[in-house]
Amino acid sequence: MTRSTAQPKQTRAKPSKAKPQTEATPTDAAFDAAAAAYEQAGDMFQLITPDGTVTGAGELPDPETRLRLYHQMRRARHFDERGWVLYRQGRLGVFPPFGGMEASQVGTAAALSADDWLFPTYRDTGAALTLGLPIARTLAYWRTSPHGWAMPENLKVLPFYIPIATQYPHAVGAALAEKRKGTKNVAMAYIGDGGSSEGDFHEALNFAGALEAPCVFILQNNGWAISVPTRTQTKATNLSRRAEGYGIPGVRVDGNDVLATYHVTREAVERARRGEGPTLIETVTYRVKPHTVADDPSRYRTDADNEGWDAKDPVLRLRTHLLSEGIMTEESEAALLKEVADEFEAALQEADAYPDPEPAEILDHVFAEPTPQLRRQREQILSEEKA
Ligand SMILES: Cc1ncc(C[n+]2csc(CCOP(=O)(O)OP(=O)(O)O)c2C)c(N)n1
Ligand SMILES: [Mg+2]
Repeated sequence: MTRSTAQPKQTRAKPSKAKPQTEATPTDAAFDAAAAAYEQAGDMFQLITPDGTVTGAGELPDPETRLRLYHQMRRARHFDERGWVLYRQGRLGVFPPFGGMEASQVGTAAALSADDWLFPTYRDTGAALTLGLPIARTLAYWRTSPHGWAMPENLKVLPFYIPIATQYPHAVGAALAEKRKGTKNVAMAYIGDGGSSEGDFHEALNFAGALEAPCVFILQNNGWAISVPTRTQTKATNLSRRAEGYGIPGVRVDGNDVLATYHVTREAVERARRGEGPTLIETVTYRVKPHTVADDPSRYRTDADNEGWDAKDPVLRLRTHLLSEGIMTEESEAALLKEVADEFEAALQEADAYPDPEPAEILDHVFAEPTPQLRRQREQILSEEKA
């Protein structure tokens, strides 16, 4: 964190040496490694430690909100897990998994309102679902079906960005448009650690800072850019400090603590709504899963690299907290999990019922009004089909 005004108190919560009360029981060595990783990570805002202990670094959201965040994280995790299965069954084209990063995505997106903008990368299915992107449309997108290309009219969620970093300047543009219109709406854009080495990232931060754009920049540092670890692709060890170079606040948060990500993002969103400009939030997390369903991480990383991250699982961490606080019981959780699974299966049926796309549909949704070139290409495809 680079500015002290209107920021959460900076705290580094040391993980307790006690074994965490989570489903994943790590060995003592693994837990020591996790503790060491925290030490190396430096100052990070955290509200609950991996074993569910409340740090007291800031106020917790009310119990209803904590439960809502758990529900959203379970929805996201369920999508991620079913996504793998559907891919293996040949029912999903490609899919970049995000399991283990739910707190980073859900806690940040949950701080937005329906009138705000969301600019997600391919990794951010969990964030888009949280703001309200329908599951059926999202499945269609990862089936590369046109039914997933056009976003619902009532949502300002952009299609998942595949080119790295381009979404950052676009988000600044959307934020400035809202500012000109005199609304209080903000634009939130996601990027990875790798993306933050791209020029677009830096141009966007400078542009947003200089023009006080109501933007919230989420930088998910998950340790890897495909096969390249963060420590190799930059000498910077605290990516939130990049904000300093552009004169804007930078916040570093435990990206596996959903209460913390929600807390700092809400502050950033409120600051943007008040007309006080952009914030950069680095969520420190880990890509537990492969880069995409087509990737084999055993080619470039070892078990030692991954050690300790299971013990920091964001979903199990909040679960431990909710159960110990009596906000959720095992029975109420079972009902919640059933609701999540039923919702997904109904959405899958809806997506399965979408008609197969016609070849010419590849040109749809490119522009609001097709250009002369697109019209010509459409005619060409249609005439080739007839031939
Ligand atoms: C402009 C551009 N350059 C290169 C690529 C190829 N590419 C796809 S993902 C990726 C790594 C991105 O890593 P990071 O930003 O850390 O995001 P993560 O995948 O970890 O979520 C690269 C280089 C691309 N999609 N776009
Ligand atoms: Mg990354």
